[in-house]
Amino acid sequence: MPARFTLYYWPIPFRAQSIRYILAYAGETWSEPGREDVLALYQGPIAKQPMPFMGPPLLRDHQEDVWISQSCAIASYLGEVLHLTPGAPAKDALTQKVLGDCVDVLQALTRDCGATMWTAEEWTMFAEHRLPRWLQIFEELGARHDLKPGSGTLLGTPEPGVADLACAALWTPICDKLPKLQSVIAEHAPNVLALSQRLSNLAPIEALRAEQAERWGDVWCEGQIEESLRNVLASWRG
Ligand SMILES: N[C@@H](CCC(=O)N[C@@H](CS)C(=O)NCC(=O)O)C(=O)O
Repeated sequence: MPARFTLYYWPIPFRAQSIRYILAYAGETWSEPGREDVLALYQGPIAKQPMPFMGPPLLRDHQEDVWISQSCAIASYLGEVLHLTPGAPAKDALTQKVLGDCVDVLQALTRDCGATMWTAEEWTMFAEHRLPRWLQIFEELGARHDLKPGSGTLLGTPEPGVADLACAALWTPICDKLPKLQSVIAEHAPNVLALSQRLSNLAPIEALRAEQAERWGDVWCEGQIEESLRNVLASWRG
């Protein structure tokens, strides 16, 4: 049977990883066309795009005949159709908050997708101030919902949901691909790290990670900004 979903994104983990984690966790299959197909949609005339959008990811749900852009909107949509959102207004709003926080962290680490490159000084400021605060924000949110080292979820839901999967899809690739940051994560967000590892080690997600590592190696966000990040990390005392 053809896959229900098609995900258009670059061949990197980065911003689409939360979408992949959600799909894998839910046992869904999806296809990911190659870079040329993504480029064709991205560069095509807006009037011809199936959903007007600026940057991928873009998701197509063949079953519902729906196209969606914006990673947070895609994750929310999948949460609804795959029953992975809490289903109560306050916790649904918290799910949106977590999705927004995840995107903010990605933007911060990549200086708005490479709008400027890292200098050693700016990296040190970020890594020693804002990054720990971001981690403490995730950790405190979990603590307020009884997240423990070996159990619990970010929002206190009985089962993991979109918020947990997005959180794991943020921090695990950072640990995997930028290992120098793992000690910062462990220091400031130990329970969030443990939750991320628990989810990332589930069989379907573990298989996804292994397959990506095989195909893409250590790439995280790619491009000059990844190079810049790796350069500052190499000389950072950590
Ligand atoms: N807010 C959007 C941002 C999308 C975005 O910036 N995509 C990047 C890849 S991570 C891209 O290729 N952008 C191309 C562009 O903005 O021209 C989202 O979260 O989906």
